[in-house]
Amino acid sequence: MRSLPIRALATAMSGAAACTGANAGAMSGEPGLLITEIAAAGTPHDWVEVKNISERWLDLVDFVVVDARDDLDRARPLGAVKLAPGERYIRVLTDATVGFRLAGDEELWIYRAADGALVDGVDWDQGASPPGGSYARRGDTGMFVTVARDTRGRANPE
Ligand SMILES: [Ca+2]
Ligand SMILES: [Ca+2]
Repeated sequence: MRSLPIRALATAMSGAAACTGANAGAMSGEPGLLITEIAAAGTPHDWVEVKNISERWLDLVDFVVVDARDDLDRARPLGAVKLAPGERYIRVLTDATVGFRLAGDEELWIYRAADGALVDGVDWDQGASPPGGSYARRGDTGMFVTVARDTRGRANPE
């Protein structure tokens, strides 16, 4: 009976051992990236705000974004910039940039490109992200709530 946990541990370790080389940093520990705010009725374009909540630099080419959960075939690169710890990035979402826009009742998901691990996601209802406003995490890391005025590129209200 004791062999079961040992085997499970060995499997986990072999999985970790696969994460070497250039992607070792990106694959170790938590992804460290959060969706902090979305504007599904953005002007002139919809957008998503993400934030590096880790204590290391993150390269956004290591992440992909899509508007349907687990539809990794359609996922597109999140960006081509590096974010310092605590830094934010606005990704404009258009047919040209990512192949989709945000609808009034929709969802948005970010995955790690290297292994398809889910990084963060948000699903909202009609009216949750009104024109001029957004759907934003309280204080950047809390629950998503509807706000009447967006804080694009700035800290979210508590
Ligand atoms: Ca929805
Ligand atoms: Ca914000």
